[in-house]
Amino acid sequence: MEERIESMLQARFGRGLDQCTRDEIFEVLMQITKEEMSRRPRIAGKKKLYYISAEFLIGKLLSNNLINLGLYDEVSDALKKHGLILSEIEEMELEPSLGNGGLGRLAACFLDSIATLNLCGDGVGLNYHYGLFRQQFVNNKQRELKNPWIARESWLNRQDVSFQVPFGKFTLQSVMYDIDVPGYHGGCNRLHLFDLDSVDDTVVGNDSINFDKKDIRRNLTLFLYPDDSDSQGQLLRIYQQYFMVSNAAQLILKECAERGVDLHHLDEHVVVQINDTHPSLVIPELIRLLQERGFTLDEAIRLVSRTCAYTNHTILAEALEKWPVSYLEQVVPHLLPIIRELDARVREKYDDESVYIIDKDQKVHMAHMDIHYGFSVNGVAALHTEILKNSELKNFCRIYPEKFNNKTNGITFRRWLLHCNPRLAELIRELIGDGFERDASELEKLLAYRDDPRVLDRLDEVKRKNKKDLRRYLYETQNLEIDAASIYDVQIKRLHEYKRQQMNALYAIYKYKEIKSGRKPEVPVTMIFGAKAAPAYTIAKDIIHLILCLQQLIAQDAEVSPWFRVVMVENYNVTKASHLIPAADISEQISLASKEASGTGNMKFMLNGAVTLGTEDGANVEIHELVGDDNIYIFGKRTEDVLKLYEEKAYHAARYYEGDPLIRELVDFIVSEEVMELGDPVSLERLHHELITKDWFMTLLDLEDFIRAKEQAYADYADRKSWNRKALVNIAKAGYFSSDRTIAQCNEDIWHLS
Ligand code: 26V
Repeated sequence: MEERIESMLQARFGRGLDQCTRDEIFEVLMQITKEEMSRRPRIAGKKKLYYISAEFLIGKLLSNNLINLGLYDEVSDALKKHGLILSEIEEMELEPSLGNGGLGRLAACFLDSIATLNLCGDGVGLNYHYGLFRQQFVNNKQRELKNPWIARESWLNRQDVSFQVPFGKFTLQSVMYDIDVPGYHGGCNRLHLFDLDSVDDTVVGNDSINFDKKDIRRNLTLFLYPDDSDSQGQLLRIYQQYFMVSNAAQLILKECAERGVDLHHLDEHVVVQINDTHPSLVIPELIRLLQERGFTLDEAIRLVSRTCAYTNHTILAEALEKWPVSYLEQVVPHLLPIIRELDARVREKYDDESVYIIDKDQKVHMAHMDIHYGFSVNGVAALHTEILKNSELKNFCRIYPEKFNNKTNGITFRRWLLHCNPRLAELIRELIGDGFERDASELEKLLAYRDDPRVLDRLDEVKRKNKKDLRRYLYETQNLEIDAASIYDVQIKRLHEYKRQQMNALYAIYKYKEIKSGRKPEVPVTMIFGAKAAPAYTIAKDIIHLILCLQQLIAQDAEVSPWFRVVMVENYNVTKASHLIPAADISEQISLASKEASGTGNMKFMLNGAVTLGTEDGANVEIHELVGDDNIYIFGKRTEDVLKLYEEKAYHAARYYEGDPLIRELVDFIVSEEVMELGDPVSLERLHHELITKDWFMTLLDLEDFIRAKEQAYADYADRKSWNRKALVNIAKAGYFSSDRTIAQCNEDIWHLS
């Protein structure tokens, strides 16, 4: 390997490992990895899965690909001989941030597991030139910058595949790029990302993320849509979605032709997984293309309905896509007659407005189309699926009980253990062998060591080293100073009111005041936040502003800062997550019960030996069941209570604020002199006002119980042995959350590939 790297460096740059820059070495390692992937067998099968998704949050690929190819150690050793560290070379890679959060990262984990299980399945999406914006903090506020990831050399392989995509007013010609997806010690699948040659990166200014949203030819794949609440750009979003699915549908039919598939049996050779509603237009598009090939409408509908399956990722009403008919008329007029026909057939059969595709306001409900004209509807955690069946989608579940199923999310252990936490992986191998790398349920063997003080100490040592690494990383990247001997209490995820970062910030205020009054914690505490807020989501940005103001206030306070720190990591992304998670002691999963469909960060923390502090929401419920009451901190109101409060409109934030002096004191601190001096009064007052007048996600409802639970966790941490036992049980029980398990279940119940 050393020779191979040397000779490639020489050929390319005329210098060897000792003289080349890290960038140059990275470029060559990427090239070698690409060559290796192209030599691996392509996974094949009678039936093929097309996983269509607007987001694939793949993150940096070099190390992960090397791990999956079984070349990591070889490359790492070759570099070591020259004093080079592979993880430092990987720092040079630009992160492809082609997703907003959980949904996109899930798609990336799934691709890894599909290939690892040797299932024939490709991803299909868009080649955004700029990933999710890069976040910068200026004056304690978020600033958004464009985030390019495609360098001169990248993981993309341009293909000789191109389709005509017809829009209302023009037709565009696509081009397909592929990224190889190697399975763990196995063959390769692909991620197909479609693009346009006419897209023009220069329409975006240097320091901004603004551009002319109407110039479709030049901007179609420029940006990943920063989902939440950006109401502008909806038309562009529809252009993107149709471009994605028309290409996907044409690719499917092209590959069917190449494989000699008789399209009358399409459903025996192809399955399409629709990842949330962004790809839903694939249904009418496939019907249209089949009609073009001579199928009757009835036949086309029947075939497509047996081919498409839909995954729901949220019950937040504002996130369920409904497109005005007039928008679709503009962008895809040729699909409207089909959509109207699909709706007419529903209306004929069911006398229930709530299941219509086109509602009385002339809006097209994408999820409704998926449910009627797909054969499977799945939720992403047990509780989430129950809520879909019994409340959000209950009228659909009555019609099609057999379509509904649960597939609890999972994460790939290759990235979220082997790559991000090599120390822990090594310790586990030493204790139980390497079988867990193929069969994650083997982690349970660790339970045999739950009372072994030597093993618990080793686990503690791994965590301590990881915490030191993180300390150094935060210092080097952001000039933040944290205490490596403190508790690392971490909340990292998209900034959203329902995830309640504001509740965690109110706890920070509580702790600050406690220490000010002389009540110091037994062990110092570092609260770590990481989150991006959608550019147009004002309250989310106000919450970031509050956290940054608190960070500054506490850092400047000599009385408090030795005991307590709040830090917010800038530009939280997959790379940052893989530095943060292995070092965490406490995993914050504090969403309002019923609102977090699953969560996947919760699984990553658990696998890395952090203990969850959370509500009975999403997959936390399943984590709780697996680890038992002693190894998790659960607090807050349960789903039934919350749903009832919404139904009866019985939650009034003002009552909590006015009726409880502690809550009032904490909330009012947001607009205290100390904080206002550091921040923007308009933003802080808006947040304060929002909390006491609306508080749509019931922060104040659970605040006191949250404080209780967190205090308990901090106090328990002081007993190191019992804490390390909790960590060990969490790791041992994490096997269930391998995405290999999720994918095996998807295949068994939905896809039926080979
Ligand atoms: C989308 C939007 C769009 C408009 C306004 C507000 C809003 C809020 C949330 C979303 C989420 C879109 C779907 C999504 O990312 N869901 C996440 O999917 C993960 C993988 O299944 C799951 O673990 C998370 O709980 C779920 O939030």
